[in-house]
Amino acid sequence: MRLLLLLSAVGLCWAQYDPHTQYGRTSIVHLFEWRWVDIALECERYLAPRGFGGVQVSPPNENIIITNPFRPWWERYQPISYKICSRSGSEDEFRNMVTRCNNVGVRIYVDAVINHMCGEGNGAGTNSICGSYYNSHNREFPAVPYSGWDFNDGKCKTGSGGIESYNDAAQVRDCRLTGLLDLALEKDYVRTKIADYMNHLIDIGVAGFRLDAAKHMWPGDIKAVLDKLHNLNTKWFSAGSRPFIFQEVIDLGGEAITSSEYFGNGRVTEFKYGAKLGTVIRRWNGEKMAYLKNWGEGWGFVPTDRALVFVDNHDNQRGHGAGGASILTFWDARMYKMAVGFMLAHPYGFTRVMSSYRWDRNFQNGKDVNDWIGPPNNNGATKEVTINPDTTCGNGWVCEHRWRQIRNMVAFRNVANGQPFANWWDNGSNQVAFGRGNKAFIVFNNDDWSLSTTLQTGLPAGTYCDVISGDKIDGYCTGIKVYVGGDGKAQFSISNSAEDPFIAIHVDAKL
Ligand code: QV4
Ligand code: CA
Repeated sequence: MRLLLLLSAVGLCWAQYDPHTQYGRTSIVHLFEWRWVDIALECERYLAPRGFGGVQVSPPNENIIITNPFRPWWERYQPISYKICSRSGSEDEFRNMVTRCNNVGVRIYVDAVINHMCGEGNGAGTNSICGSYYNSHNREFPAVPYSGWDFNDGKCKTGSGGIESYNDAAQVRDCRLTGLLDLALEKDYVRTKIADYMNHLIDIGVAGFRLDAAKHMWPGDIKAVLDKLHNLNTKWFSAGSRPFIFQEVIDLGGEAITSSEYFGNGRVTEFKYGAKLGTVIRRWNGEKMAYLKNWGEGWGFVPTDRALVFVDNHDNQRGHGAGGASILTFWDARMYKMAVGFMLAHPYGFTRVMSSYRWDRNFQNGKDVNDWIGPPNNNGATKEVTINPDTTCGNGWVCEHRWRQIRNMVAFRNVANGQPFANWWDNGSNQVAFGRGNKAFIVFNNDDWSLSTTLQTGLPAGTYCDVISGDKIDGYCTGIKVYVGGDGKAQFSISNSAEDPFIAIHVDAKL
């Protein structure tokens, strides 16, 4: 009996770090700004068959409508109420999506904007997605309801009422982040309103939450909200399952607040990951791939079981948030595929793939003045995600998650699940290789000369299809073949001018 109790305790304490993906599915995809109807379709037609574990969706709650600039993506980070009503669709459409995705084993994670409401200086009115009234001057949001008492203004000690220094933990939490009306999460009333919103989503069937701007909330206040949350819906999750929590805490070092303060609540976003990997793949500051031998905690990142990792996110792919110029995005396609490939092959962290839309970038003095542009739309109404005959997306959606190299590396990570990092090799420069136990192996050439060498793969003998240059279809390799001998060794040749200068093989792509 005591053993059972112990096991159940261990199970529970692991829970908020556990994404509750179906067994063997090891990544999620951020379908940024997608409509609920399109996500439901994508779960059934693509994400489930291709082994994706879940989807991070854009904030589903009612937000302010910004018309200048015209309908920026970031209007969805200015809540007006917790009604499930947004540019992505209605509550019915949201429910339908969660049900259909769960029914095919693809989980839904909600981007919860709970630190604040809309920006100050937005006047008063009903210019909101569902027409709820708000008054940003006296901080009234009757559709929740919140009144002036439910905001931090009395607590903030800065003259402006806004965050003026990130070296003072108190103002980072108690003052306004870029003018956003800051909720008083030490009040049980506010905690309860937020928990009611999150419980509504949990009862619908979501598996967890991204906590937006978590750095701007006291860890203890977040915990108080999480303690009010229901267990996950037993229609799809085992009894006692706790919501998966990943907190947006940007910690590149050098600030008063560190991400470790938030470990007790759940995982944290590790922003150092994308910033460093971009620098290495771009070969800036003398960085080289050979240095990736101790990637992970060795580079000063948070513990692997507390990390949510990604190459880019919706902020830093357009110069918002953190990571700077080194961040690789779909705009840098060749290097981006290498970075995402490396992330998905390496065992560190829980991985999130970004899926974006194109916008008309316009750099002036090094800054994209069009960084605000929202999703593809017809006069504000988000366009549907169309699928082309070649399986790419139309209507301006990038669908990185559907790029062969990326979708196949999502499968690679699933095959390698639980397998140790093994058989590291490097040439002292930018040619590296490593395996995952006896299941998978990957080789990169990021030097300005070709790679040609024989490597120990750790894999069983046989002929393998490279899943970067092609697929294994009906017993054939449409791309490069790799021959592994009885000694586990294989010869690899990668030209530095190859379309994708990396090769990846695994036992599910073996002839
Ligand atoms: C402006 C002025 C303020 C002024 C205010 C008056 O800057 O000084 O007081 O007007 O109303 C938008 C505008 C911004 C405007 C603000 C409030 O860009 O100019 O302030 O609205 O009106 C996104 C965007 C922001 C956007 C915000 C709200 O990135 O530009 O602000 O949505 O619409 C830090 C945090 C981190 C945060 C990151 C961006 O530690 O948590 O900054 N990341 C998350 C989300 C991000 C979102 C927010 C937080 C806020 O990932 O997308 O910001 O919810 O690093
Ligand atoms: Ca705050």
